[in-house]
Amino acid sequence: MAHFEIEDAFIAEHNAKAKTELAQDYDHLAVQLHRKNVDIENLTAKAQALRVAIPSWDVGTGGTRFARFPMPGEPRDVYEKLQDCATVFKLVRCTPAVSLHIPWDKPGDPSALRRFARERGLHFDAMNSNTFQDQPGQDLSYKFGSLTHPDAAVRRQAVEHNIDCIEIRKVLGSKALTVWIADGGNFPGQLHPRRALERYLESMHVIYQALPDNWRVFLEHKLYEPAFYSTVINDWGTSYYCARELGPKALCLVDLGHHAPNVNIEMIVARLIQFGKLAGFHFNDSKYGDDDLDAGSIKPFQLFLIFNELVDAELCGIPYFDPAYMLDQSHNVTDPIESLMMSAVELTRAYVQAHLVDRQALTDAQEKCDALQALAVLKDAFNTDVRPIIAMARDRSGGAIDPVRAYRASRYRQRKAAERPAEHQVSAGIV
Ligand code: RM4
Ligand code: MN
Ligand code: MN
Repeated sequence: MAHFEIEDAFIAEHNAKAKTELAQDYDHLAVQLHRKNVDIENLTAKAQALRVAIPSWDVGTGGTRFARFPMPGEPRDVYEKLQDCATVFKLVRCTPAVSLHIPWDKPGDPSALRRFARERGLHFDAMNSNTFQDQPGQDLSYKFGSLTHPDAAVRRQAVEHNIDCIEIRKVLGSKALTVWIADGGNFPGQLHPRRALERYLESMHVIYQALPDNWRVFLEHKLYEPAFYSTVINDWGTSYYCARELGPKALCLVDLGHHAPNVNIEMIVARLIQFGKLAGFHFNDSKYGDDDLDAGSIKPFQLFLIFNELVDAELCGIPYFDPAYMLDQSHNVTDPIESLMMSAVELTRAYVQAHLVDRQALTDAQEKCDALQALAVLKDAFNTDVRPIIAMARDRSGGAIDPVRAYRASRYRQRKAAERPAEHQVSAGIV
């Protein structure tokens, strides 16, 4: 059966209806920004340049530990996942990279998968290893840990899995491995904190040695869950220590949901930038824990403040500053394609607004200890409605002016529901 795809001509036709209004809004904003000596065209170029990777597991419906409510037309294998990623890319134009999770997406033929991706304008970003679940046919269990397990044989198996990921990655053509481990304890006394960390470092050293020279390994910390009392790589300090111990190819990845509520994440970002160890992000939003809600849906100001640090570093020309951006969300009640598009738009919004910050005025306020004025400078940027810039950026790049509307009008989901009858229960893909 032929696979339905949204055609460029369909997007163009859809855009035609919205072009006049967009031009009016854009011109109006241009005049307002000009008054502040800001050239709107620079911002539109920035919006066009931002890149965000989509994780393959995000295009399926997510679930909680209670239930999962699958959506019709869900992708059933890695090729169908790539089709959905390509659809997101086609409509928003800033998501050309896909991040795979192994073994969830282990390709039978990695070169064929790479070709399939390339035909759709996609490439592969950091690869995620998985030692937080047991896989069918696996010799030893990760129930009590993986890279830090007391049994050296389990640790070895987990190390080998990570090295396998590097090998697949070589064929798929990307240069980073992300390691998140679930190792930790549910009870006080269950594990020896120092010994567990020593074992982590010992295991990671072996993985590090297997990395080709121009590769990087991203260490992802997480406060808690699935372990509810203690976690081995629990915070950015531990992650930073390990990255330093391992060497220059090791960097720290910040997943926004992996912190205690109210933690000042932008400070963590600033520190990692200063120490030359920021790998990049898993963007999402949260209210209580690792909720994996859509980026910018709960705390849009926080997202802006994070981008404020990133743009500050970008403008200062900090050496080796090249963070990788990815979404890492669980879409339990929405169409994942719609959520991913909206989230990518939210990141662009925060990025453009951060570029709007009057850096000189901010520095002046800081140096004069004028706290109120410093906040006012940030708020002035944050309160600017930059939607016409982002819509214009999409239109100029061939994407949709209103991606969700165009997507719904295309009936993509309904067509996929017919093309992809659910054959078996698709796994949640999110722990
Ligand atoms: C974890 C973590 C990892 C992701 C898994 C699915 O909480 O965020 O990045 O690979 O979930
Ligand atoms: Mn993550
Ligand atoms: Mn997570």
